[in-house]
Parts: sequence; structure tokens; C-alpha cells
Amino acid sequence: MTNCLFCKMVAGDIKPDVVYEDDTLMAFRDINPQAPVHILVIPKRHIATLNELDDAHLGGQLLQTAVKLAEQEGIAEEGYRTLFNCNRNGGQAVYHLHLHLLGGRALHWPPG
Ligand code: D5M
Repeated sequence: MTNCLFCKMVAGDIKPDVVYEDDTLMAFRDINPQAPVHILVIPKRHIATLNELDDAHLGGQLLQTAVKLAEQEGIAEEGYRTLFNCNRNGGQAVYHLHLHLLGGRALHWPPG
């Protein structure tokens, strides 16, 4: 998608701080981190929201990559959070599917 921020990252037009990449996925540090570790894991293919995710294998890949990154970042044992914001009430700002991986501090619950 030409007008999508994360598609521009996949295309190499915008260069985020990439921590992982393969043929299907890309993961990079959030520009506005809400915790000491805040990474976004995205599919390279444009999928606007979680509602449009029709590929269970891809969903699994996103989650497994988050777990691997949590281990790599040294937050797996203490704990972390993964989440998808979906649409307006979910607080989604960028309409290209992304999994947030947050950790490195005690996270509050419930969220605001
Ligand atoms: O989260 C969208 C997230 O995308 C938000 O946490 C900021 C992040 N973001 C926005 N622009 C960039 C760039 N250029 N690099 C890295 N991270 C970025 P949402 O779930 O849609 O609210």
C-alpha cells in the first residue's frame, strides 16, 4: 500500500530500528516507547487490522517471533505483554497490523 507508513518501512523507504526480519515478518523498536522494551512485530504483507487477519499460521508466526524477541531482549523470565490495538476504540493509530511487545518494567493492569 503506497500510503501506509509500515509498508514504506517494508519497502525500505523509511528505516526503523529493525531487530528482526525474515521473508514474512519485520520487527522494529517503537519510536515512542511505553516501556524499556517496546517492539512492534508486523507482517510484511499489508493487513489493516486484526479483523482482517485471515491466516492463522501468520498469527502464530507473529506470536512466536514476539516470544523469541522477548528472550533475546532478556525480558522473558521477568515477564512482558503482547497486544494488538484494533480500530478506534482499541487505540489503533497505524492501520497496518502490528503486535506490540512491551517489557522491562512492571506493567499496569487494567490498561487505560
Ligand atoms: O501503535 C502504532 C505505534 O507505531 C505507536 O506506538 C508508535 C509507532 N510508530 C509510529 N511511527 C513509527 C516509526 N516511524 N517508527 C517506529 N514506530 C513508529 P497503534 O497500536 O497503532 O496505536
